[in-house]
Amino acid sequence: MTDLAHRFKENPLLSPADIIPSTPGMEVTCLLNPGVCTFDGKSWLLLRVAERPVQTPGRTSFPVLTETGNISILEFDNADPALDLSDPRIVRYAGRDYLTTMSHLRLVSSTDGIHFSQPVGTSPILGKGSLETFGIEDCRITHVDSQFCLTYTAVSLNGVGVGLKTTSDWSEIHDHGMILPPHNKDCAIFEEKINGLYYALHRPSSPELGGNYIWIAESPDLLHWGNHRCIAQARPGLWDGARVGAGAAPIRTERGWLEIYHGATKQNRYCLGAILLDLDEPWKVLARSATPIMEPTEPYETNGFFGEVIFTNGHLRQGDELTIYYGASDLVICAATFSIAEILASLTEDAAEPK
Ligand code: MAN
Repeated sequence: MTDLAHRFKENPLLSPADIIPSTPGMEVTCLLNPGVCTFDGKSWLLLRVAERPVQTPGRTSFPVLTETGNISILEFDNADPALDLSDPRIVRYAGRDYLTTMSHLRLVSSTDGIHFSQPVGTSPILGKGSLETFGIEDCRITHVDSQFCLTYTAVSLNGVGVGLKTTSDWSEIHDHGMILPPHNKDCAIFEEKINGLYYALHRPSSPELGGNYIWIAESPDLLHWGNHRCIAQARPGLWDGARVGAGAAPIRTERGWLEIYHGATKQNRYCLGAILLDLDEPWKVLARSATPIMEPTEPYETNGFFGEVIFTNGHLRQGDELTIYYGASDLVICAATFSIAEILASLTEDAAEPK
């Protein structure tokens, strides 16, 4: 057991009951995977709020957005043989997949990093248009060039891709559409340019050859991404054997860019690990976690909407102290601190680069 996390004793910091639904008739089912930043002297979380209609016994209903932004509700009888509810996250009906909940993003702020509430005047950030009809999820926030870049998962029947929004004041938010098409998610932009280019980690999925691996791309303008390279594969048989995906923006250290990532097994157990990337040539992996730096152990991490999940896409850094905020069991928001030096010391250099 190599868990390096110091969990907040106040965990969980936020639960669904703490957040008011975006629309009457809906319930907040889960809070997940917040983006994190500091702004105006406070800590901010951009929560993923997953909602569905208050459920009627014997039936399953869930919302989808129409292309014009209205919510429409789909409803099925649980006895219908074409309905498959075996994964709590997915409604499978007659061979088509829908999500049991629809997610939007919600800002909450705090002066102590522990107690968060929704400031008056902030509105939910909802999905828009034909590529976000099943909602928007798991937003990374990168502060670069005096603006916040929001990279998030855009979900619709067209597939799962990465959308970009930018803002400098959180009141005017600009949409830039989908920057990485399906299937892609877990996109984290670096906080500085390297040799004149922007860099981002991202996670395309290749269902036949290849898999769910972390890639790096470069861009002259944050909108057009190219020179894609695979930097970290899943490692069959290990804790990150089925899928890996980047967390928030890589952290600059003297030894390299430190990236906290999630890895999951085939059984969907999600743990955190780290990879270290070369400062000047960030597509070069210098070291990687052989074992997780954090794994689901607390009751709020092992049991929830979808148990055995620790998922992070946001952190704050102060010197050697890294505070990660994370979604636990796809239900509640928690936090833990790490020593960056301890994470670096735990990495092993024999982590192979993709061949
Ligand atoms: C996927 C994403 C995450 C979620 C995990 C675990 O990676 O949908 O948002 O937390 O699965 O369910």
